[in-house]
Order: sequence, then C-alpha cells, then structure tokens
Amino acid sequence: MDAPLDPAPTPIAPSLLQRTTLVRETARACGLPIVAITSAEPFRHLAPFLQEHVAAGRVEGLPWFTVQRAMESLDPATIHPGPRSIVSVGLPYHVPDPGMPEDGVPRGRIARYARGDDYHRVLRQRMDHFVEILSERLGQEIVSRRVTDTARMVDRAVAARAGLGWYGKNACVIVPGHSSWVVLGEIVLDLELAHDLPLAMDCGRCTICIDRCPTGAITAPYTIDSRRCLSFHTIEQRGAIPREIRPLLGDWVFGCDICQDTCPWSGAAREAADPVFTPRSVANAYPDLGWLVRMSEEEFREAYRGTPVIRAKRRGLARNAAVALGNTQHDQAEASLLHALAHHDEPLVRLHAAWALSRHPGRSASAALERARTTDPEPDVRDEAAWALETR
Ligand code: B12
Ligand code: SF4
Ligand code: SF4
Repeated sequence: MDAPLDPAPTPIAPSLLQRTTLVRETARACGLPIVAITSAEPFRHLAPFLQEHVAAGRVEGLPWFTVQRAMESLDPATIHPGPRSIVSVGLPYHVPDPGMPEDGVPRGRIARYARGDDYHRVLRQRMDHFVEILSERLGQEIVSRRVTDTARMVDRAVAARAGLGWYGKNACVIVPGHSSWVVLGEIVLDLELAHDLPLAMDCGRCTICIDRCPTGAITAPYTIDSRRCLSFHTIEQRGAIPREIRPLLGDWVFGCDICQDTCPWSGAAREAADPVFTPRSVANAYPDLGWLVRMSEEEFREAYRGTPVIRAKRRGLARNAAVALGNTQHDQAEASLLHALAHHDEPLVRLHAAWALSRHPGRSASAALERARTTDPEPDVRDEAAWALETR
C-alpha cells in the first residue's frame, strides 16, 4: 500500500506575508537595519543551562541575576499580556576606528560599543518610533513591549532563534556581514507574523577567542564566567578588582573587545554608518590615563554624558585607569600614580594606585607607598600600600 501523503502545508495567508514585509520595512525605515522575527514561544530548553550558570557562581557580582529572574526572562509572557511574535532587531556599531593617537601620552581603551551614544537609549527610541509608525501603517492599535539589555529577556537567545545571527563560542551572537559588533533589542508584539528560521552556522573547530581571552573567562564554548571577564570587572564591579585580574586588564578601562577583535568573522565586518556610534572625541575611545585619574566629577560627566561609560562612575573609571597605569612602563605613568595615591579623594582609586606603584620600581614610588602605609586615612589603602612595599 502506498504511504499516506503528507498533509499539504498550511498556506500562509497573503495578509500575513504582507504584514510581515511591512514590519521589516518599517523597522528599517526607523533606523533598525537588522531585523528578524520569531515566535513568542518560551525558551524553556535554556532553563537547565541558566540554572547551572547561576548555581556555578558565574554571575556572582550581578545581584539582579537570580534564578528567578533568569527563568522569567525565558518567557515573553512575563512582560506581555498576549505575545504572538518577537521582532528581534540589531544595531551595528563597528564605526571606523580613529586609532590610538601616537602622541607619547599613556592611553587606555574603551570598548567599541561604548564610544558613542548610549545604545540603550538609541534602541529604545527607535523601537518606540517603529511601533508608532507600524501602528499607523496597519491602522490598528498594537500592544507591544520593547526591551534591550535587561534581565527580562534573553536577548541573544531571541536573536539566535530568529536567525538574526548565530551563537559564537565567545557567547556573542554573530550577525552575517557584521560579526558580533551588533547590539540587540526585542519588540514583543500581539501580532501574528511569519517567522524566520535559525541560521545553520557555527564556529566549527575554531577556538581562537577561547585561547586569546586574557583571563580564561570563556571557560567552555558559549560560557562566560563573569568573575574572570574584564568587561565585568571594568564596568559592573564596584569594589576592588581582584589582584590576580589587574595585570591582565592591560589598557582596557571600560569593557573589553578581545574575544570579538580576534574572531575571524570580525575581519570581514562591514563598517557601520550610524553616526550615533562615532566617538565624540579621543577621550571616548582612547582616553589619556593620566587625565582619567585626575578628572573631576564635572569633567567626567562632560566627557561621558549620554554614553555607556557613565555607568562605571568616575571612581570606577579612575580605578581602571590606575590599574592600566600599573600595566604600562610609560615614563609618565609613575607621576600620575604618585599624584593619585597622595591626592585622590576616592580610597578605591588610591588603593589601586598603590597596587600600580608596586609595578614601578622608582625610589619616589617607595617613598609614596611608605607615606600611604603610615598616613592614609583608610585602612584598606594602608594595607594595600604595605602589600605593595613587600612585593616590590
Ligand atoms: C550579564 C551580561 C553580561 C555579563 C555576562 C556575560 C555573559 N555572557 O554571561 C558581562 C558583564 C561579562 C557582559 C559582557 C559583555 N557583554 Co553583555 N550582557 C549581559 C546580559 C545583560 C545578560 C547575558 C546573559 O544572560 N548571560 C547569561 C548567559 C547564560 O546567557 P547568553 O549570554 O544569552 O548565553 C546563551 C548561550 O550561552 C546559549 N548556549 C548555552 N549553551 C549553548 C550550547 C550551544 C551549542 C549553543 C549554540 C548555545 C548555547 O544559551 C544561553 C542563553 O541564551 C545581556 C543582555 C540580555 N538581557 O541578554 C548583555 C549582552 C549579552 N552583552 C552584550 C555585549 C555587547 C557585551 C560585551 C561585548 C561588552 C564589552 N565589549 O565589554 C561583553 C562580551 C562578553 C562576552 N564574551 O559575552 C550584548 C551582546 C550582543 C551580541 N551580539 O551578542 C548583549 C546581548 C546586550 C545587548 N542587548 O546588545 N555582559
Ligand atoms: S570580554 Fe575580554 S575578558 Fe571577557 S570573555 Fe571576552 S576576551 Fe575574555
Ligand atoms: S573566534 Fe572562532 S570560536 Fe570564537 S566566536 Fe569567532 S569563530 Fe567562533
């Protein structure tokens, strides 16, 4: 007997396709150039991975990252009363790099995503505008929720399922033509739309990002241990950076791009044309480290207002700069550190300046550390100075 015929696939109503095309066109017209669509089904299969991730302590230091929040972030119904589709959007930010100036000044490095306007604000504004225009074009009210980089939605999982990109072993979503230089957002809608398929791509046998990560933070493919990641330590970490991490920080003062810079896909990434990501000045890409450890609150706000760097706060950025000054043998570094140890108003910065001076062999450093050991008003700074003197 002949095998029964497969039932004919359900035809997609033209109105569904037309609506989906309209969604894509509207997104592009609203400054969201990369768009893909997926269903609003929960991402339940990720629950064991996320539970294990939290239980293993890999997100220690991110207090909001609890198992409960992680489980909620797997279900779009947590944030939307009747979700039907998710529009996954990406903003490419790989704008031309001005390059580190060769002006004899010791400089730090800011991660590419943080050099221009804060993408959270840009994405939210564009996603809001998209919903407004889409609603006008469709002639109907749309109930939507728009999120980016929150604990309320697994951004990368949405992008991967929608086929916007695919998971690299560096845990970033790699988007064809842009590598991973794309920030992600989602618009959860009560509209039925035609869904895209995941991309059939993977890293193959490549392990470059894992091998090149300076701290070994990519503990397994697709798995980042925040406790080792420089991005965590330079941005999220509010206290002292662990001593064993400090030498590995190099000249990064906000974020880290090493696992993306070293990815072969990045070599073929198109330059992004979006002016919002262009650094306003050299301080937004390669800041003078001496200036960072001296800057006033006002100068900090003036330079970094409206950019992601503001998140680190002045004391966090100055702390990172002190560490970077300890990691360079530049002849101006010691003078900046001596000044910071003697005069910085933030004990956290003085503490890191003490550590950094342990890596500068001059006699002035010894004298300054001795002074700090005996006279600094903060016990932690005195202890760090004592440690620095012992290890010199
Ligand atoms: C917490 C967080 C961090 C933490 C921890 C990062 C981490 N990977 O866990 C820290 C501070 C270290 C960090 C650093 C960075 N971050 Co961050 N971060 C987040 C945040 C808020 C949550 C990420 C998260 O849930 N992590 C937990 C892990 C378990 O989830 P996941 O990353 O989605 O991992 C998935 C894979 O592991 C996959 N998976 C698991 N097993 C397997 C097995 C196989 C075979 C496969 C294929 C997949 C797979 O499933 C997981 C669940 O989706 C997201 C925004 C968001 N809400 O999603 C931004 C986000 C991930 N960050 C982003 C960026 C840009 C960065 C930095 C590049 C910034 C920088 N230059 O310094 C670095 C990159 C570090 C790195 N290599 O991941 C972007 C990434 C964009 C992209 N194209 O991927 C996001 C999506 C923000 C955004 N909306 O654009 N980040
Ligand atoms: S961001 Fe830097 S420290 Fe973090 S995993 Fe990537 S290379 Fe490692
Ligand atoms: S460096 Fe290699 S392993 Fe890492 S994300 Fe890129 S292709 Fe994948």
